[in-house]
Amino acid sequence: DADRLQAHFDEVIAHDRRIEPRDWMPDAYRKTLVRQIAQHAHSEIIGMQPEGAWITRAPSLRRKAILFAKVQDEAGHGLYLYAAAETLGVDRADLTRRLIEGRQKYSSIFNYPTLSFADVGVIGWLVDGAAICNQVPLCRSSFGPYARAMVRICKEESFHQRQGYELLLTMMRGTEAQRAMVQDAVDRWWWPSLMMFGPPDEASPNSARSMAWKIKRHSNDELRQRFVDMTVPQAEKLGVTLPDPELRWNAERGRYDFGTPDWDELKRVISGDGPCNEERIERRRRAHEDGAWVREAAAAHAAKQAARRDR
Ligand code: FAQ
Repeated sequence: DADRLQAHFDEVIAHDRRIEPRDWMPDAYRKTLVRQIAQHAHSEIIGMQPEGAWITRAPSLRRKAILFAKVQDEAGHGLYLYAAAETLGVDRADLTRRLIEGRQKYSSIFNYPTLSFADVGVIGWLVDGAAICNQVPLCRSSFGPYARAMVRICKEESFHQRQGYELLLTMMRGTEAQRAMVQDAVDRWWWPSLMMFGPPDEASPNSARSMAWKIKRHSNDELRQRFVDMTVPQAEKLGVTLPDPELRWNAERGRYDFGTPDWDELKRVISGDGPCNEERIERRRRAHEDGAWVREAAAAHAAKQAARRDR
């Protein structure tokens, strides 16, 4: 019988159909999905912090309203993703606990500080740009709830990317000091953005299996290359320099050649030793503890309602 279940699963994957929560799936497939979706959800929630730090300091009411809306969207993305993870039989409270205890990861990119308002624009342009490159193929991921969550998330991410680029275009039309702020932010965020795609293919232990299961559709290096190819013309239009002396068009490949990210830095940041890791987790822990009364009140309200219904 186990053979029959496995054969059915293999056939669904081979025919590019979807695995749904009630379908049989190999334990390792479930585990990989929980790992990736939880990490993705945690990234959205932790990712609210770097930009959220600028809400009270936005330079105009218009910029404040835009930033508020974006950070709120990120909370929404986190919630869809936790809901998708829960269809696999895990519990959101438990995932949050694992994050706070450092037993589950979140994206390396959110461990860097946001030093000026130009960082808000650059996060929209580069970080959301990288997120889109990575996530559009995930709309065709083999697990139904994850793929469907990605469709809506990607629509919102492209709006986020445009707002970042529009902010940077505005700053680049401003004063010399504003142009310098943009260039400084680009210099600091370029390499960490390339690291978002994960380690190089030969050092990516999960890729081969995740691609065979069609959870991931492309390798880390392929998506990184797509991101570079998409971004270089945008940088030219904006009038900023990407901080990579090896970056050049390769006519033979029809793609850009580029330098090697500092993989030791990625390792350090992933293992907890980035510029802001401690601050991010501490903030998340505090928010979770401060929210305890809300969760208790909601549970008490639900219990009262249930008791009323039963009467
Ligand atoms: N950071 O074998 P692989 C956003 C870990 S976008 C931290 O290659 P895999 C939007 C990896 O988990 C950001 N850890 O792994 C936003 C694994 O560790 P494990 C979130 C990383 O899974 C914008 C180990 O290294 N997006 O939030 C990173 O096949 C602005 C070995 O790596 C997603 O999560 C990293 N950069 O490929 C929000 C997208 N890279 O678990 C707010 C979905 C690797 O074995 C503001 N995820 N690791 O202990 C994915 O596509 C994949 O999971 C990859 C990694 C590509 C990230």
